[in-house]
Amino acid sequence: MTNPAPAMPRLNEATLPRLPETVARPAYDRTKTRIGIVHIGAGAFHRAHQAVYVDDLLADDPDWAICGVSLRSADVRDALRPQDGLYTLALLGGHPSLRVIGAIRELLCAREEPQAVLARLADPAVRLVTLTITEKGYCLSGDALDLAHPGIVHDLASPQRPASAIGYVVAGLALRRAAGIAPYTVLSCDNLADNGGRLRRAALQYAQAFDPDLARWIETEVSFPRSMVDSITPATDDALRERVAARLGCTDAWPVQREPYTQWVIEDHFCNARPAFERAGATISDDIAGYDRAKLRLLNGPHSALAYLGSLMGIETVADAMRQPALAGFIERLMREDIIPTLDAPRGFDPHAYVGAILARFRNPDIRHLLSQIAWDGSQKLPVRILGTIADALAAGRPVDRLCLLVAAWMRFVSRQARAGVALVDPLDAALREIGGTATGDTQGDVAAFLALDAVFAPVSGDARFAEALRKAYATLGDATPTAVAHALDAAGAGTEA
Ligand code: CS2
Repeated sequence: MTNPAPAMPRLNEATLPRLPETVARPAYDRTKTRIGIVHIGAGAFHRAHQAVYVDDLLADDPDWAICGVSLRSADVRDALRPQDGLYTLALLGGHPSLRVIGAIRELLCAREEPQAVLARLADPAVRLVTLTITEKGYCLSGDALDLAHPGIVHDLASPQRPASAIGYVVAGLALRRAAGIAPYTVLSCDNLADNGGRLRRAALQYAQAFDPDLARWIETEVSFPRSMVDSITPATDDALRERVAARLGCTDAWPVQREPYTQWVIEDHFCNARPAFERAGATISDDIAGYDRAKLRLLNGPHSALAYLGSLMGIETVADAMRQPALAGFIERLMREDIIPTLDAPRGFDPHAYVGAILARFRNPDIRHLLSQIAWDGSQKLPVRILGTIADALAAGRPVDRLCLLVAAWMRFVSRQARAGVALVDPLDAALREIGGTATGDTQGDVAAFLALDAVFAPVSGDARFAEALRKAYATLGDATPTAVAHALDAAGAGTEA
């Protein structure tokens, strides 16, 4: 009998000095850092993006280490606590470069350790709270807080024992106000237009509902800067875990991966000091609205188009979708002809060069970015990524046919999943399954059922031109087989501008 291979050690403080030279590691003494940031939503995107900027800063300024909080799941905490918060970032290229990130000094699961999270939020050394909670984490309906959202209903009944992100942000601020501690800045890092403004309005509305004095204090004392975040971050898979273990000689329960490209534009509006993020390559700006809109509309919108059209065509990844000439051609026209005219480009920003760069990123063959990952949460993503573009195009009297093809593809995708009994990752899952499962193929009835979803379509559903273009697009997709989609793409790509 052969002896089993000795178990590989785990990545942690003790194994860190023994990693191969080729693996970069923190350039500072972690024990000298102090927690100055609480991050809510310690998922892969945060760990591949903001935490890396902070990792670059800690050598110069040790006061900004991160406490990573997950609201519900204990998975990240349980994976990283035994690793002393260390994890590996793989920058994807032919031979990925690996770097161990040390910026996260503490991991908490709010559901299991609420008091520890509140104590951190009340700690005067914490001067910044950042969030990546995805679109649905903001509990919005349209532009306002959804006061009927179960998470918000729960938190309003017991604001000192919250469960939602907004509940925690406000509970922490209430503790600081009561103790005479200066507030923290609250920095949203999610893909939402005017993310800081939305979060501010939601926090004020929430606080107003149970403590108007607190709401007034937040209104005058607390900053909610906007930010634009960008880096393509495919979900972690076993292939990554294996590759990382082989290179490190240690196991890492939850490495993360992303493309080398990264961008972070942050509005310069902090109420209680801030890290020198610009030294780590972020852009600090007085006006980020232009960047914000360009990124959401030109990157995330087409990403969703690839996700729904590509999935209907039986394609698995973004790079594979971009290898289909009809789909790639459609996406490029969508970007250049339909989306760019709706942008208010920041000074010095060349939208066509930006489109070229995004298309190259989508084509990157070293990145296996699953369309199914991007397809999640369509009901939350479409309004911020595409319906605003449609509303602007309608207002300017421009055609919306290609834009509607993407919306129709989402509807067909939802129906296909519902009929196959596949659960949708979407907070409106139940309603979508009902609508999608009963769709008959009759354009009029099917489209009307989707358009009745006010949470998604309220801003545009009353526009007759939109409804007509959507019905046409839905009909063009026919039975949404790969052949039918290819025909629809050809038709849309060949169409000339009105
Ligand atoms: C993607 C984004 O999953 C998605 O919906 O569109 O996560 C996208 O990769 C990032 O915003 C890129 O910065």
